[in-house]
Amino acid sequence: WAEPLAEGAVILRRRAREHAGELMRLVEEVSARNPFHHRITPGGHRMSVAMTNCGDFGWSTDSRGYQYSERDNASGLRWPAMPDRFRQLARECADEAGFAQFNPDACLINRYEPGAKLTLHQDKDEQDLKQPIVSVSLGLPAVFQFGGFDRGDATQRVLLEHGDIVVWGGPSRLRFHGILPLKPGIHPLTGAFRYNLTFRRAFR
Ligand code: MD5
Ligand code: FE
Repeated sequence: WAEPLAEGAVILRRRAREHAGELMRLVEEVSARNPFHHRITPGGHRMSVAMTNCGDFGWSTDSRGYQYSERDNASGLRWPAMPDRFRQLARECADEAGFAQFNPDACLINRYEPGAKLTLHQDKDEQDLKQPIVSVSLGLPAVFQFGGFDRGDATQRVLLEHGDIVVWGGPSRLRFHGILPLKPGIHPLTGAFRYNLTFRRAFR
């Protein structure tokens, strides 16, 4: 069922559940070609979240900053292609939330282990901020922090569970957000991890 979270943000609870097995198989295929990697931030910190990407562009961070690029700067190789099933699901969900013709060119895949977190940030490295971001949560649940337009604004906590999809568009596209440290657990499909796929349009 679709639940509005804020203007432009819609949670499609459990929407990916029936596809979860297939999505995880595709995540394994992508990560066999481009392994999950704890990137180093420009400030020199190792991220607790491990990442890989698929699609024409991938998001990564290194000493030069945060950026989308056609190649993984760690390996020098192009990112694996975005599976059709990924693109199709992202487009369907964007449609359901009222964003027609979403055509992602990047899919960032985050893998959370116990204790892994994402501190409050905004996603604004994409060229056209009118395009939504579609995020798919798989495996262990996590507490999502949904803030305002300034870092210091109050945050709401939202539990994101296995199969939940959120479409972040309109004014909610630029809210500060983060993930609290993952609690340890075992999920039947993903084991000790939480995965999050974010579909993005990096370039016009
Ligand atoms: C996650 N990932 O659960 C989240 C889901 C990231 C990231 O934040 O940058 O990899 S995406 C949540 C999101 C995206 C765009 C806008 C907003 C939230 N928002 O305005 O709250 O791993
Ligand atoms: Fe984000």
